[in-house]
Amino acid sequence: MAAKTIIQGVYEEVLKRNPGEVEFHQAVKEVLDSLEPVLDKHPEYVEARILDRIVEPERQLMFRVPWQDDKGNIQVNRGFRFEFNSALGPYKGGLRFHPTVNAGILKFLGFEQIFKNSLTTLPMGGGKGGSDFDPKGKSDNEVMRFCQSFMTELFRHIGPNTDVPAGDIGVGGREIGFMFGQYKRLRNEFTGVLTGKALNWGGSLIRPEATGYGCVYFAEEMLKTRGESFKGKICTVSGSGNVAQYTVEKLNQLGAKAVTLSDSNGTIHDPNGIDAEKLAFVLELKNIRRGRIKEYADKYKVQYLDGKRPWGIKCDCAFPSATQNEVNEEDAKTLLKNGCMLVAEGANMPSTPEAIEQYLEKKILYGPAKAANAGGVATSGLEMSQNAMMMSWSREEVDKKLHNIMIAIHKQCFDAAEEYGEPGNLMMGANIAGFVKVADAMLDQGVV
Ligand code: NDP
Ligand code: 2IT
Repeated sequence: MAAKTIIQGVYEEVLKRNPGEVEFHQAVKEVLDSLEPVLDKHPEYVEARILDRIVEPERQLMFRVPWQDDKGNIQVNRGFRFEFNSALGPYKGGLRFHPTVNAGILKFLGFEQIFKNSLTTLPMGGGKGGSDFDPKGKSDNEVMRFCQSFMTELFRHIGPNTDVPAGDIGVGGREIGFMFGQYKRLRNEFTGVLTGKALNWGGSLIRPEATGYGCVYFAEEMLKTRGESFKGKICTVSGSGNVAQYTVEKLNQLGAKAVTLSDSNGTIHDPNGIDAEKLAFVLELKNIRRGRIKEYADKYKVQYLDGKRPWGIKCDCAFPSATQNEVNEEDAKTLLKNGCMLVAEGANMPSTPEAIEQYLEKKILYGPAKAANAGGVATSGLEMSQNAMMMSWSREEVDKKLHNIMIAIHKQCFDAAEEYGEPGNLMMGANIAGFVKVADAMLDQGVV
C-alpha cells in the first residue's frame, strides 16, 4: 500500500476513535503528513504498525478532584494524566491548569511531547496532564487545597522512574511546591517526582528560564543559517507568563528589542523595548501580584491594544508564547506583509495549519514548537539527572548544556529535512527526527 494511503487510514481511525478532539486531530495530522517519505524508506514501521500504536496513549487517567473553597463551599474539578509513550524513558511532560482543559487538549499536548522529548537527546517518554481548575482569582490557600486533592489521586500513578510531571499554563513554582509536598507526605519519600522545583529542595538552576532561553537559542541557530543575528531585530512576543518572560530576557541579552507582551485581555506595545527594569516589573506583576498586563501600559505610558494579540505590530521576528492556535492565517499574512522573517514557537501549536502554510510558502524561518520550545523539558531532564545523582550543577553548567541541546535539536531538524528531501523545512525535520528515534525504540521493544 502507498504511504499516503496508510497515513490517511491511520488519520481516519484517529478521527473515529477520538470524536470532537479537534486539537488532537490537528497535532496528529501535522505529524502524519510529514511521515510519507519516512514510510517509503522504512517498510518495517508499516509492518509493525508503529503509526497505529503511536497515536494511542499507553494509559489514560481521569479522576475527580473535590476541594473546599475559602467560603467552605465544595468545588469539583476534573483531573487527567495521559501517559502517551514510554519507548524512550519515563513519561515526562507538564500539567496544565486552565478552564479550557479537556481530554482533546491534553492529548494534543501529550502527543507533541513524545516527539519533542525525543528531540532533546535525553531519555524521556511523553505524557501530559492537568485539570480544568482555574487558578485565576483563587487564594493561595485555595490553590494549595486543590493541588493537595489533585495529588491525592495522581500520586499512585507517578514516580521518578515512571512518570515525572512539571509545569505548563497555570502551573508554576507555587503549584509544583504544593503538589510535591503532598506527594512526599503520601509516599513518605523525597524523590525527584516533579520538575520545576524550587532550588533549595531539588530544583535546577535555569529551569524557570529554560523554555524562553531555549527558544531564543534555537532561533539564533535559525538566523545563522541565513548569515543573520539578533542584533537590532524588532521582536514581538505574546503571553506574559513563564515562557514569554524569559524569551524577552534572552532577546535583550542578544541585542534584539522585544516590543510586545500580552495576556488573555490584550497586548502592550512598547516601541522603546521592554528592558531589564521593565521586565522586572512584569515578573513582579505576573508572578507575585498576579495582575493584568494592562498595568504595564498604565505605568510606562505605552499603547494598550484591548482584546488584541500582538501580530499586527511590525516586527522582524515573532515569538508566539501564550497558547495553541493564537496565530491564524490572517495574522500570518499580516506578519509576512510587515516583513517578519522568523517565527519561533515558544507555545505549543500556536500557529494554525493555515498560518504554517503561509510561513512555508514564503520560506521564512519557521521554528516549530516541538523543536523550538524543547529547552524547558530538556532542562527538566537535567533536573532529573541532578536529582538522581543527588548533586546540583552551577548556573553556567546548566545554561551551557541547554544551549548545546538547542544547537543539537536544530541540527537534527535541519539534517532530517535535507535527508528526506525538504531542505529548510524544520517542521518536517522536527517531525521526522523526533519520530524515527521513537519508532526505532518501539521496534526494538517488540509488540508492547
Ligand atoms: P503561564 O501560565 O506562565 O503563562 C501563560 C500566558 O499565556 C499568560 O500570559 C496567559 O494569559 C496567556 N494565555 C494562556 N491561555 C491563553 C488564551 N487561551 N488566550 C490568550 N492568552 C492566553 O504559561 P507558560 O508561559 O508556561 O506557557 C505558555 C505556553 O508555552 C503554553 O502553550 C505552554 O504549553 C508552552 N510551554 C511551556 C513550557 C514551560 O516550561 N512552562 C515548556 C514548553 C512549552 P492569562 O494570564 O490572561 O491567562
Ligand atoms: O510543554 C512542555 O514541554 C512543558 N510544559 C514542559 C514539560 C516538562 O516536563 O518540563
